[in-house]
Amino acid sequence: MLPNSRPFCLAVLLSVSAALGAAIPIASLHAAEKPNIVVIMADDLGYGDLSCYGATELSTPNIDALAEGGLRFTQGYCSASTCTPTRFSFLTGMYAFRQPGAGIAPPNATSLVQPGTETIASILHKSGYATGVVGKWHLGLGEGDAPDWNGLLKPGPLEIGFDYCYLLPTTNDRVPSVYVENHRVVNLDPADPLWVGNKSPGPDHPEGIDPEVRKTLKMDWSHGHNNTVHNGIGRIGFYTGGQKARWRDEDLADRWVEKSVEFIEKHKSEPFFLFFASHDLHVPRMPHERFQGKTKLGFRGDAIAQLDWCVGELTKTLDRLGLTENTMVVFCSDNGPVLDDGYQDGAITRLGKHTPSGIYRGGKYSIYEGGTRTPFITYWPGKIRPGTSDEIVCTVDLAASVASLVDQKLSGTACPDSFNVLPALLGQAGAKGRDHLLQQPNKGPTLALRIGDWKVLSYADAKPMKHLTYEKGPGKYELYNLADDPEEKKNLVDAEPAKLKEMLAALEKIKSDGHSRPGIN
Ligand code: NG6
Ligand code: CA
Repeated sequence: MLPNSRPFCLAVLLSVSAALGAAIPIASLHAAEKPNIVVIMADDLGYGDLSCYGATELSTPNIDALAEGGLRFTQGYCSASTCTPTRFSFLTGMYAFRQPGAGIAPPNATSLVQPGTETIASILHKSGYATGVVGKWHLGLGEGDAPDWNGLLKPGPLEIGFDYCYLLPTTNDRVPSVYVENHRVVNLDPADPLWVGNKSPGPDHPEGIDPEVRKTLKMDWSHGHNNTVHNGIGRIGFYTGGQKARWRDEDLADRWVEKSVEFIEKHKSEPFFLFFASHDLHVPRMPHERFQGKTKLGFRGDAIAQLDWCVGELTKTLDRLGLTENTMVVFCSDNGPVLDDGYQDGAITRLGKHTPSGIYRGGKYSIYEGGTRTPFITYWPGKIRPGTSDEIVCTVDLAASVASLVDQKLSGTACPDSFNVLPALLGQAGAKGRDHLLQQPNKGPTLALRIGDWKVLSYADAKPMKHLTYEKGPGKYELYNLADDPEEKKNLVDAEPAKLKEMLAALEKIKSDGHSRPGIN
């Protein structure tokens, strides 16, 4: 591992100096060290969910501090409006619609990112970084028919560039409710093996669908989430055993912070990359008791408060260890907001004036702006000039941008949809973000494409997700000009047939080319 004090080579110094513009004197960059990189990804956090993005009904002081000291993007995106495809694209730099099976992963999903694939972690690993991921994975583990929950969970993060992982293997509403550290379930007693499946293992198994069991639940479900009950909450999928390995929902955030702080402390003297993948504010929203009731918005708001606390703990740790000025922090979300995502947790009844998507239409599962336009903040004191940026950047771009930061050339078709937007992420004067961006819901073939201010929505799914009212049927298009109509209210399909044709042709080209990154032939 290279020491943290190893200076950049001259070429990188020069390119970073250029990227930063005149504001940062070149001399100070000569002393620059290889920066640590911390990506904090929230779960289901909408554009309007933070006070630094206009929320008035709750406050997020720690995330606001990142925005005040860093760059707050008004056109920052995640690449999909559900979790698995955004996380897949963030790691691989590839739009997830290109990869069959990259929709929301079921409990027994096996590894979606194959060993050998270039990822943001493998890029940084090759550059001498210690690489770790802590928190929600939801990208499958292992191979074959199902993960080997009682054996080695391989391949997983450690086979695609991470040196360390401490995971919520699926998502918190999905079984099994256990932690995975590196290749194994933590605290698994071999005498009480873990079984995970999609069928009920027996009539005596407690399930949320059972009216008697339902009466005893700590949080009732509203749709789905009525299989195995654990910690008084029904989940998606069935499991038995592994009693000693099971977590409490209330403790997840504390554990992510604990393991992340350990990771940072362990690697404080060498460059590190930490992917902090919070489960907040995904359902079931069951924050720690000390956050329950902290906001007037119910558990959804309290989960945001808990997320904000996590961010504060991470930045405090960087400060304490003197790493703040040598660390680039990126804060983002994995998809837009949702209120009722399957549990009766008060998100709707206690919403009041709060607007989770800000002014934008739609949210999680949607290709309207609310589905993917989400909070996006970069923070690197001394290197990023504080302010607001209207450039278009996306989580899929972090792989190529980070490759550029550490002076690595992407080979062949690696990270095929990841744009190097590093100058825009650093807030360089005049730096441009993307000129176009593809947006996807859960998986294709329904897709949207934004080019400049124009946006086409192309609906192709035979069966849109059923509890959503804003998805249209197959073969339908919508066309908006976001400059005049950011709320996507005025469909210009009939008024602008030539533009529609041009946009659909561009969409087809991105699909058939198999890549969109500049520089790939
Ligand atoms: C949906 C679940 C939802 C959530 C989502 C994944 C039902 C009815 N809905 O299928 O609750 O788990 O998958 O969310 O089961 S994500 O943020 O991880 O993509
Ligand atoms: Ca999510």
